[in-house]
Amino acid sequence: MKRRYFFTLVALGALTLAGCPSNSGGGETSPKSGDSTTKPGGDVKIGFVVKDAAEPWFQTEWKFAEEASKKYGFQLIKIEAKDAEAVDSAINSIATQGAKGLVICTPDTKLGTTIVAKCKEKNLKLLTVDDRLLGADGKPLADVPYLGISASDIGKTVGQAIADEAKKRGWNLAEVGAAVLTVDEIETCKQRTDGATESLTAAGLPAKNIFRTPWKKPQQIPTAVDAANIALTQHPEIKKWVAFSSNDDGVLGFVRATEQKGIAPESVIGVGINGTSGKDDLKKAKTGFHASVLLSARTHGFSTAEAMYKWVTEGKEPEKETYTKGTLIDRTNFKDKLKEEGIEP
Ligand code: FCA
Repeated sequence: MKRRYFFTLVALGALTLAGCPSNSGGGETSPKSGDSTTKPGGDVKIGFVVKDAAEPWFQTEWKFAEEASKKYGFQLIKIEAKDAEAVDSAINSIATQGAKGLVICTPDTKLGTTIVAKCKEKNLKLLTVDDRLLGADGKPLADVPYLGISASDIGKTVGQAIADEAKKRGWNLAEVGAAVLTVDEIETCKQRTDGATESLTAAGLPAKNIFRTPWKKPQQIPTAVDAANIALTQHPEIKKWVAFSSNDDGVLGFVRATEQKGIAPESVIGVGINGTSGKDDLKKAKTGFHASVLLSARTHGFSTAEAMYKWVTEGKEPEKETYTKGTLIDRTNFKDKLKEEGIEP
């Protein structure tokens, strides 16, 4: 099974890929809040809360969670929560509807203890995905099961891909500027940009050429364009740019900002993470968006929902920590890889 080889889970445990269907099926995912999927006879209900339903990553994650709900016959309650208040009302709503478990990608990792207490109060089992909850001391809440990406390694892959492409273009790294759109308040995001910085500096990019600029909320493409413009305006001396961030959207923001300034795509190497937003640029013949690390939305959506279902119905507790891998996609291989992951037909 190719997919398995591709996205090997570091810790398998309850979150095994073995039960995954071989294609995406369904396809009627709606990103709307409060949506639910039902199957006659299924009386188990599971909530799946994400921080941004407009982001293709979370739409894809939901799509795969729906596949799990169809396979097992439970009801999936999908709610977007962009802030603390929305998380609170989402948990109330999920509990009132009779759900027994919650899978969440929180809008704010500092809500950790609040979310844990609220789920306890509402008798909801809790599994976190993508962004790990932090305790009052700023450390991850190790008791709450978490499935996330191998962030540092994936970041290193990003940095290496940039270095390889720069070499291919014959660039002198001493003249290259690196724009890093940072989201340091989220552990997994910081690990990604730190990993990319590490491999890029190891490849020879001078540390003084790395320009970090915070990507402010909401972390969508328009705010990434704003962050990118700060780096571009402050460094008119740079003629060749590379860019990385916590995900595709940050890099796409940088690429759009360079286009608006009339900087040629030949002078830009952006490498993202997720694949779910970046794929649209890869379909275009030429943009500054060079590549992305495709993550396994199937594992993050299907396997988390499946693990919660088994926890609720069989008492089988998920692994405390599971880290997924990704694979580099560019214009030469993205179609096949998206197909293998069930993201595109
Ligand atoms: C974070 C990012 C998302 C996605 C996910 C795996 O939540 O914001 O874009 O990369 O991790």
